[in-house]
Amino acid sequence: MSHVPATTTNSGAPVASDAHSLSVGSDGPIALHDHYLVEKLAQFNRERVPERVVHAKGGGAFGTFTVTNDVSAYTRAALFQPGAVTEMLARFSTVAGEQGSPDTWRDPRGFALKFYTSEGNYDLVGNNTPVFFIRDGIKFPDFIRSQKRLPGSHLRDNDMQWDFWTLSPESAHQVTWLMGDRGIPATWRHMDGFGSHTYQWINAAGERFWVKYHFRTQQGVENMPADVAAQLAGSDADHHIRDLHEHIEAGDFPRWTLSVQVMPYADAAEYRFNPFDLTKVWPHGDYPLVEVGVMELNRNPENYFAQIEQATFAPSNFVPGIATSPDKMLLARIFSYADAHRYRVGTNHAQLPVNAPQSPVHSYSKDGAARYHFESAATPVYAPNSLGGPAADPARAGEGGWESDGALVRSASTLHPQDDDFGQAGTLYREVFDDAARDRFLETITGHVGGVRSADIRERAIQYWTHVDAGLGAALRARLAAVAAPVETGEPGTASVPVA
Ligand code: HDE
Repeated sequence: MSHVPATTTNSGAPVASDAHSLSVGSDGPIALHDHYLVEKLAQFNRERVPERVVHAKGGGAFGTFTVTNDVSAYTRAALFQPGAVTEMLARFSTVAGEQGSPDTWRDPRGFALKFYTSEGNYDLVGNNTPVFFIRDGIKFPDFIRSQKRLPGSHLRDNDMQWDFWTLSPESAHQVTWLMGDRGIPATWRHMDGFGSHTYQWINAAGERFWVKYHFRTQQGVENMPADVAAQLAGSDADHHIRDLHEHIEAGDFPRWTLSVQVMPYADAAEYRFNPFDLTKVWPHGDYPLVEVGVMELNRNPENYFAQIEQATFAPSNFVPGIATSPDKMLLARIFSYADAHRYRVGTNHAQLPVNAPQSPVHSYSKDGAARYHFESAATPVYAPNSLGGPAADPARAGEGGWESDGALVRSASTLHPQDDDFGQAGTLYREVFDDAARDRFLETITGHVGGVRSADIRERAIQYWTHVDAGLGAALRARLAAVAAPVETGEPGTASVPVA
């Protein structure tokens, strides 16, 4: 007799069979009171929660963040104080593809982090790129739809992509990143991560700083050639999930060094690039990297659904000493994520073990579907109260604010002519890429723009790249002239036309 446990219903009672439903006679109708059959089928129908509307395909792991340098002059956040070691979770993802889509499509990668700090969860929900396609969150749904699928054929479409991009010239910097070598990382372990936005740090004396986060991979940056990525998209759609899982399983733990660029609060008003424009970087010569610590991923999830699919990262999860900035994209995200989680995972998503803080929770929120955590019966359910219930801390009022004098929220190029849509994209193309990278870049954009059917959108795309770099625009025009009209459109990087 084996010692396997008895199968039970969800309520713990032993069941008779997982092979035969209860029927009247051997081939008669099924009995409705076979509640185990009903439970099993009903549960199966409810196994999914809606996938993330973006970043649906991904994977992740747990780890630790260890402070290696004293940055207490800039922030009082407990997790960044000397000696602090903090448990954390990371989730990596592609943006546009659905949950079953290949890991190797050309796309930015999500780099979402949750730190279980002693002062509550701190979530830093970034990408593997320091910039983004747009600078105002009101464009985000339109942008994402242009990258996803046509409403009729359900195919992805180069015309939509280039139509949106060329009508939104602020996208040029990020599109240059995307079409460059880093548009397809070799693995998640071999890519850098960025907070992307400018955030605010506040030190113990209440002084404020603007910061940008950079997680530099200790594995070294490695990218994947487009032809290898295309092949893997067919043969191993989960290549990046597998790579991370296998390396952690083998004890080869990936690490990233976190550094920050720190801008004194007052510099923001006059800096040559709008520091709250998510399409811009701060050159390191202006604000050098200051080391903070090391993140190591060393524990695979035991259950993908419970710990990764239900993980809810939110840019609104700040801790004392860290706050938002006037970046309009960040401000929109501060609303959007918690809203998505309530819809996708449920009102009480923050109580699931993967999302629950490791510090005490004394919230006045109560009840709701699937409530698990509750206070003692003696704890009052309203505030203010005279019964010793939790009390808000007035000393925290105003932390993380800023003086909105107009200069901080300037639009591109109002103060400095170089703060335009194309300047930094051109710098990236001319000064960061080498000759070989520039050749591959031209090859990639020729393939993409070659997949556009509309002559008008094609011409706008040539103009777009001409604004980035006149030589690049001319080379693209010449290459496209040699390409036959496209027959069909495809995924980014897989235009169906031959590339001259
Ligand atoms: Fe997101 N984004 N996003 N995003 N994003 C989501 O959250 C959104 C943006 C990023 O592994 C969603 O739970 C808006 C920038 C990552 O779970 C959603 C705007 C950056 C992940 C959402 C942005 C990101 C998401 C999808 C414009 C990098 C995956 C469902 C204002 C700096 C996190 C969900 C994970 C996921 C909204 C722009 C990164 C809908 C409105 C910029 C890594 O809430």
